[in-house]
Amino acid sequence: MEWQVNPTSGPQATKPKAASDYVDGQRLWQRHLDMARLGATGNGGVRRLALTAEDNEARGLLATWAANRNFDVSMDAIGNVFVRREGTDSHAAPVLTGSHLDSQPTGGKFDGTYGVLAALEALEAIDTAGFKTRRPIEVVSWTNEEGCRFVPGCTGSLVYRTPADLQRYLVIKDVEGISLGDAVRAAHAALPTIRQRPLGGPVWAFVEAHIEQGPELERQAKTIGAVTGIQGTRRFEITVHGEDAHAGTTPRRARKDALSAAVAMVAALEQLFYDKEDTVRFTVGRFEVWPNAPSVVPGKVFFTIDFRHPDDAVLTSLGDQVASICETNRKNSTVDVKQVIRTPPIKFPERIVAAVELAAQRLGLPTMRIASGAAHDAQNLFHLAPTGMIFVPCEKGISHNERENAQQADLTAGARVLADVILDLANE
Ligand code: HGY
Ligand code: MN
Ligand code: MN
Repeated sequence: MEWQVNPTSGPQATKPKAASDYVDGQRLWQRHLDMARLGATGNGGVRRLALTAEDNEARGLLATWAANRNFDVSMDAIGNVFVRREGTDSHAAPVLTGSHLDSQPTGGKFDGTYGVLAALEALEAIDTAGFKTRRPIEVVSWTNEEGCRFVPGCTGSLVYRTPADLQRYLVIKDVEGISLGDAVRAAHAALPTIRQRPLGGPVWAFVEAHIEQGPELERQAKTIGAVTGIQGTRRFEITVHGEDAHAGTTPRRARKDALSAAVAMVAALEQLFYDKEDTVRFTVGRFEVWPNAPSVVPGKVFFTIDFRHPDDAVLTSLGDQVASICETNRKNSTVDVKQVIRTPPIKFPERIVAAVELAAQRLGLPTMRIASGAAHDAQNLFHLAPTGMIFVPCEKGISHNERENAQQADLTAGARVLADVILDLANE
């Protein structure tokens, strides 16, 4: 007679520990609080514009935590910071994971920062577990993802993708006339102990953890978003040239009122970009008037258009009308229209999306597939290697706002998924 061993009563085979078992949620949370002190605003947010003193302090704090684990820390010619854990084959293309530490002017504690700290936490978990990986793993903090001090954003990952473009970006200036090149040199000077490293390099795969910055995961009570792709973006800068004039003495017929023309342009553009499905994302985020004095007819207006959509054909059909609409509404002024960003929509490879989904399901985490409305450095790494993203919820989807908030448990869950995904990738 064959004894039927009842699997529940036999010797409990101890399930081998996974990298996710070694993720320390409390350490991850505390590091968010420590990082949030750098550039802290009075309203609970952060102001850590790219390559400012606060942003460089954040690079330094990341480097300190990494050095405490004897990970190799380096910084390249555009200011990207790398934290490397060697693999058994040091020549193998590394797995990269990370995001950005710079923020919007009134940013939150989690946008970008979470992706860098979750990546460091995942690396530490793998290290604590003593897992050897064939491939090196590199945590990356990309320079100037937000693109508010220096335009365009995602500069660090753009240059990593195309090192030959470095000089083109180093000459970009901020509103004070400081060049990106000078700011990067200042960052290296502020962090002399961080080894300099050559630009670019091979990538086996890239996975970025990020808060969703939208309400879907929270609304659907999901902990993990397996991100399927990123919608496309077209960004324009519009400058309207009129003529300063006296507000009291200049008749309407003699005015070249740049503000009146700019307001007409924005009204017409709002009509162009209105869609009842509410899929189009149209934003006038910057609007500056000169001389901005109550008794002077404005002689100049500068404003930006940020237009996003998941369908490249719509990005083309609507975006290509911007210049003519501005020209039609210029009244007695003249207008310059400059497109400064055009990134097509991308779809992440199924093998990475499925790897994220499977890792989350193995951990018993409620998971859904979701597209990204926000832009990320992953859109550049996508052109170098198989790329994907892991989203976790943020409160009410609020982001690019000092009230941005997230739960420790969700941040921990995302880091656990990330640890298991990058460990598998690093052993391919
Ligand atoms: O604008 C974006 O989507 C990114 O958050 N910087
Ligand atoms: Mn971000
Ligand atoms: Mn952002």
